[in-house]
Amino acid sequence: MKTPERLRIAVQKSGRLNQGSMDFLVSCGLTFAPNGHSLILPCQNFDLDVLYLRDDDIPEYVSRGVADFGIVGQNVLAEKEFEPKILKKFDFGKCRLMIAAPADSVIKTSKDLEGERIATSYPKLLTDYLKKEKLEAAIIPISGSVEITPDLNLADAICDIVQTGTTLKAHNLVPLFTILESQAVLIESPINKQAKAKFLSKCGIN
Ligand code: PRT
Ligand code: ZN
Repeated sequence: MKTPERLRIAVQKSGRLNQGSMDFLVSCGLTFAPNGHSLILPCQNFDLDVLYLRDDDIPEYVSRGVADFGIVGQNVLAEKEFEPKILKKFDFGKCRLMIAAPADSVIKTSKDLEGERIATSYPKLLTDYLKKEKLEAAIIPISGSVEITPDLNLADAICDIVQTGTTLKAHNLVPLFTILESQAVLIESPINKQAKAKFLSKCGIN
């Protein structure tokens, strides 16, 4: 007998999207047994494995068809220049990629960024923005804690994810404008598999 095709869905291992992603799968009627620290979580009642990954790695797995589906933020997709089929937009993971500057800075509008240093974990999206606005600025690539860079005189402004604005406020930074609006989305790999339709119907997606 032919073994049924087993599907894979890439989900953030830990972090802001993990709980919402798992809640969605459980809401589809899928059940999972605790699997210790394993990075592969088999579904008990459907031919599906959850792959627990860093959110930044999810586009790579889905674009190559190693994972058939993934749940990831649109900010990560845009930075990685991956434009997969989006099957569903979720209510969680909502945030904005914004430019912010110290409250006492001369930087108040987009054109004030000319010649300044901007720290970001989103160099591709910032480059696109500066190009579109015909601005020349130095991009300082930083992988985390971007908010501390103006205080340490590593940057004059930052381009970072903002949700409530609390972190900006704590660092005396003022949000100036939005570059990208984002939320968590369910994405599909470009590789066709018959079993995909069964999963989508189980999750109420046509
Ligand atoms: O380990 P891994 O690489 O998987 O996780 P990560 O640390 O890269 O990501 P994580 O868990 O912080 O965020 C995962 C995704 O959640 C992001 O890619 C966004 O799509 C989404 N998201 C929603 C956010 C936020 N809200 C958010 N507030 N991602 C990050 N933040 C950070 C932001 O960088 C800043 O440091 O939270 C701080 C600002 O929050 P506020 O509420 O103070 O404004
Ligand atoms: Zn990440």
